[in-house]
Amino acid sequence: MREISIVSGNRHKVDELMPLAKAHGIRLKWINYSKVEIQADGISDIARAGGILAYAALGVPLIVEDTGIFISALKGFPGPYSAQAYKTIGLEGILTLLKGRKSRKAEFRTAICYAGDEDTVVFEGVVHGTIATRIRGGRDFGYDPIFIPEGHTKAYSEMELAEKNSASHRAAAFEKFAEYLSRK
Ligand code: ITT
Repeated sequence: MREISIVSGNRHKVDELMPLAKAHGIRLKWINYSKVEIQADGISDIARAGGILAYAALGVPLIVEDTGIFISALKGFPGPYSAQAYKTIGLEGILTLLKGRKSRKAEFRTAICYAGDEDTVVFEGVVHGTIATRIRGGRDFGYDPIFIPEGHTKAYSEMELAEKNSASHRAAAFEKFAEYLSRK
């Protein structure tokens, strides 16, 4: 089994990535450390910089990932600032910003950066959906209690982890990464 490290300070991400990796015959080793996060408009650039810096420090093949939720009525906010917005205005703050707005469209994007001996590559996954009108129950991970993926009535938080993983932004990015790795 191939061993790749995941550098992240977010346990929920790792909980989702572990079964995805296992299904592709990859053993993920968690290095519980927050990647250096540069300020940039694109999550791919943030992930790439984080991957390069983590690889320079650790010297083992690894992935880092950056995720953001992009809300149409807010012109893409919080996007690359999702972690900061979550810590400051929180889910209630996002719902307040959307009060009276016609569109509740949003998308989740994940960029996974793989940094290894020869190359540094980034893979993106996107899921479209809407922002709920209230905070839903269930698993409490970041924006999951307010994000309803397209074609569903449940928020991500109300789904079992396996159901979220069957069609999530993170899973989509990971599929591309696993496909790349299988060709190496
Ligand atoms: P790292 O150490 O991996 O960087 P982080 O929590 O800082 O962890 P991000 O910057 O990628 O990760 O995350 C941006 C925000 O979005 C943060 O508040 C996360 O909790 C949240 N988030 C990330 N993925 C999510 C998902 O699948 N569902 C809900 N919220 C998510």
